[in-house]
Amino acid sequence: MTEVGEAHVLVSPFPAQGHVPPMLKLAEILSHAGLHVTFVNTDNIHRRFLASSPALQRLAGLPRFRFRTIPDGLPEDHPRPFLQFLDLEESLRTRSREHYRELLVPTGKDPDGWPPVTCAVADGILRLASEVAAEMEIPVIFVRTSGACAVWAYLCIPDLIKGGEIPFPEEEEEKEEDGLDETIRGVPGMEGFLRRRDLPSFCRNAKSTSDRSLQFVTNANANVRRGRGLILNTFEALEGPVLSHIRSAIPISYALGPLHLLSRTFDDCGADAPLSSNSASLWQEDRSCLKWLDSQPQRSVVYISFGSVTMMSRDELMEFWHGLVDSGKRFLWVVRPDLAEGKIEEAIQEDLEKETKERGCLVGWAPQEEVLAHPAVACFLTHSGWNSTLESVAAGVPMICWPFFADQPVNSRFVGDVWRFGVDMKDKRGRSVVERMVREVMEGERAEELRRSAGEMAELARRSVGEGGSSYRDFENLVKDIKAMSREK
Ligand code: U2F
Repeated sequence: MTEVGEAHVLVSPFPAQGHVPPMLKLAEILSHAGLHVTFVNTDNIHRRFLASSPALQRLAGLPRFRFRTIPDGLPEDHPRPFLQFLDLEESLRTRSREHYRELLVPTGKDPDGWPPVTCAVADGILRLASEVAAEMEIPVIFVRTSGACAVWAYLCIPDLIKGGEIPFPEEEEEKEEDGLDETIRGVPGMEGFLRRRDLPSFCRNAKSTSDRSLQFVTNANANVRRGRGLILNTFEALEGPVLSHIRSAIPISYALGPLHLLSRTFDDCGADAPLSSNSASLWQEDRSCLKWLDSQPQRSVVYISFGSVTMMSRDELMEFWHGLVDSGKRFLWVVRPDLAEGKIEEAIQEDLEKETKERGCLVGWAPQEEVLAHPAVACFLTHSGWNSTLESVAAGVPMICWPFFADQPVNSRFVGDVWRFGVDMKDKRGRSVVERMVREVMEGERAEELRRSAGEMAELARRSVGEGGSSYRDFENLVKDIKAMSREK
């Protein structure tokens, strides 16, 4: 039996790799803190995660934790490419409303005897959740899975539009590239630092204010101002100044990151639990690369992964490949089956094949947290998605950033020029650039400096999630606030 006023949280991520795992970690620790937690996945994503993730099976066994699924409204055989996330979001919002409402405020008795939902913890880009919760008068705390630096830039988009800074003024074609180095005035705290090319890609790509993606991110981020609070996967020592700006707009903002470390603080198995039990992936991990890493010298390997949604042209893929081989370093490369058009085997040229066999290892999907923690890994060539950034931070591994879209250009600018534990390769192309960046991060004094900064930030991340650390304290406040909501009429 449950007591009147007990807290029950409905946690709803946007259905994608970059969003579900961090929100699962959050959901898990909320349940460890004594709250009832219902985690909502779409049928499609739940099936895929269940098939490949030990974490999901483990979580399903926790008391006060359960999964519920809803349809996403798309046909079974739809490929659901993330780059068309607006269609998926729209489908959820229009076709899955009734299903979501039934989870939020059920018409019948709860089958497990759980209390009614007292708070929705919803992904900030999932309008389905925010609209239905508003309709049913359930308080919402939003989660953004991007870093504070990008979230702050997003929150400032209306001011950037008002100030005439976006869309970017039309330039003649040959001047377009120079124009991207113009600095931005309308993001407080980043004036004179952030350049047009560093803004989220939606700003750069928009030719007019009616651009569909620009409108979507503007509205979604305006929406998070209307919640009871905002949860961010970051920590004070990393993004304190930006967090202060966000708190001037959204006073109740909790910085709980890195969530994959915080979850280990609260996990029954503790911080020493094997990383493998924690992973949640849409693809089956190929663990053979860990064996390969075991046979490599310490700090000798470049780990390359462009996350779960980035796609590149065949030419870009070949330039990266040549650059890696020309650098003469060992490398472990995640080549997702859908990373580039066509079959990867068809792209292999003879010279590359020989050198790759000698020094390289290619996998379709790696156990990334374990790879980054491996002593053989020297640096991470990444698209600078926020989860990858935090995982690199936690492991103390310097980064080479090749940002692709969304928040990644902002993240990479901060990695290269604020936190200084990596280099920003943004908008540079070609094998010689890849080779130069790899050498810069792996050889000589500069490499030492980057490694030192990365190690220091890793230590700060560890402290932030330990008892008394900033993320730990913010988490305690979040739980207190959610419990207080359950006592509201
Ligand atoms: C979107 O990001 P992505 O999913 O493309 O990238 P990340 O945020 O870096 O998350 C990738 C996750 O997939 C894991 C890795 C990360 O947790 O450990 N992974 C893995 O387990 N094995 C692999 O071989 C490769 C990756 C978006 F594109 C970004 O711009 C956003 O920052 C992000 C969060 O909102 O979502």
